[in-house]
Amino acid sequence: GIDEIPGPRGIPLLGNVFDLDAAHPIDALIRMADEYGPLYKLTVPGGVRLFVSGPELVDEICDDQRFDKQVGGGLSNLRRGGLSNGLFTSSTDDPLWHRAHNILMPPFSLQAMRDYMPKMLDIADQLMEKWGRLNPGEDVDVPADMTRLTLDTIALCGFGYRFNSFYRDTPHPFVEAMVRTLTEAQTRTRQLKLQSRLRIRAQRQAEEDQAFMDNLVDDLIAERRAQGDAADTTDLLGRMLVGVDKQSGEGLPDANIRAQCITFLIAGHETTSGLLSFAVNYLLKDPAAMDRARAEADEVLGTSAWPTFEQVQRLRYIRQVLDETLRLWPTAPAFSRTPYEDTVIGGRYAIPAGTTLTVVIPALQRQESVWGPDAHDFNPDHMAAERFSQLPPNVYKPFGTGQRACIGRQFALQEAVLVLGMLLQRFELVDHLNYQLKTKTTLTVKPDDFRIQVRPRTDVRIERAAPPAAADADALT
Ligand code: FDE
Repeated sequence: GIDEIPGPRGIPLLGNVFDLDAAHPIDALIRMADEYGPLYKLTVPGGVRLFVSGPELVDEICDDQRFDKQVGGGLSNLRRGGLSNGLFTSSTDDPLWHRAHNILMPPFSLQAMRDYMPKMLDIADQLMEKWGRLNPGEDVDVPADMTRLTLDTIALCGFGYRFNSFYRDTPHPFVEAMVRTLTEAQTRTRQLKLQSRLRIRAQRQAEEDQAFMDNLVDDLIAERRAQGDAADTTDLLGRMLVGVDKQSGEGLPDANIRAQCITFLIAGHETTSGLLSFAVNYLLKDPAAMDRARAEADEVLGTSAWPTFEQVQRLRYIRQVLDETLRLWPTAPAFSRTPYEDTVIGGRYAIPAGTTLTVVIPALQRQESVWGPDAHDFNPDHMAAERFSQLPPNVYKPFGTGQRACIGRQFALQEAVLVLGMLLQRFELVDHLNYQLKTKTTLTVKPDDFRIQVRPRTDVRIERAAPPAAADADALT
């Protein structure tokens, strides 16, 4: 039973709250996996939680027949805050989850990615231009610029909205509201209910932030409606406004569309900017991989300023670099499951229905039994197709699992491959501070205080001759 499951001894009333390092919760969860093994338990406000990192156990709880996504912990706090019934935070038995899932699958398919290319290029080019215009000796704050990039990309591709983050020194007010919402949700996971309620000012701020985000999205919806027949129906917002779920024959109510929009902005930018930032760090620390990735960028992209969809597909090694980055640092570092009925896992642990089992993804993905003696090292060869295809199922889960897996996977990877390819094609990246990786966690993880310098390469001349207009999609694809 659960009693036999190991874990650190807690203190009366508060249980293990102090075992969860507030600043580095994921590092703490990984350390405890090293110490207590593939399955351990913590007592936190809200009850006992189990943490899983053993490949066999994870494989078992990824079974959609026996286990469902558990919307709990940080997620349920977000639900009260920013994400009320968006895909991410709704439970699988919510009919609106199914409806929205069915309506949103087509605009996230690989096929749809082709149509996003001109918009992705529009924003990627803004990053290239910014870095290209820096003076020698100026620092780049990598996570900050990657966040500008990914937020602007999902907003433009999703809703035709421009945050214009590259034209601002301080974040757009929407971003500030969003970051406070994420931070607040994180704070609440470590608090007892009563404590949360006492924090009246925080509560009021959370409501204001919520209202601000809602209003912005409501305006976007209203504008789109006002455009009538001329409105774009191919992007995410367009699909949600006109799309009908084949199963139920119904569309999405406005309140749900609003929640989905905010969900995409949050889910679509923090994770992807963390991915790009970690990847830059790993490449800087691995000159051989850097050379190989740059050689590929040169070979596939040549000197053209505007990569095509096909070219991005051909950046295989750069894709491996990103896949390997997500192995060591999956930027959404955990997901939770719960059994539909009382069950037994690992052949010996009786788990009551409703128990939260949280997969500690980095701990799962650094097992020597799976990846070999260099499991803890960055090595893009881990992700070579012929090697990867030999692995047991469910050992690599940076995008979650089953029917509740990440819907934005193709989108995020296309964006990240494109941007990393364009950066390598244009710049020499310089680790002038000899950065030592440390992470920062909000709901997602990213490198903390990561600065580099960039120098335009002198050995290539990018031809910017024919900038594609966003409307000129056909010419590009
Ligand atoms: C989802 C997701 C997930 C799962 C979670 C749980 O289970 O809880 C994960 C793990 C993820 N996701 C991850 C990631 C990473 C990256 C880079 C990303 N992701 C990206 C993105 C982008 C976008 C737009 C997105 N993403 C979105 C999303 C959504 C909506 C979701 C939910 C789905 C359902 O549930 O249905 C997710 N994503 Fe991600």
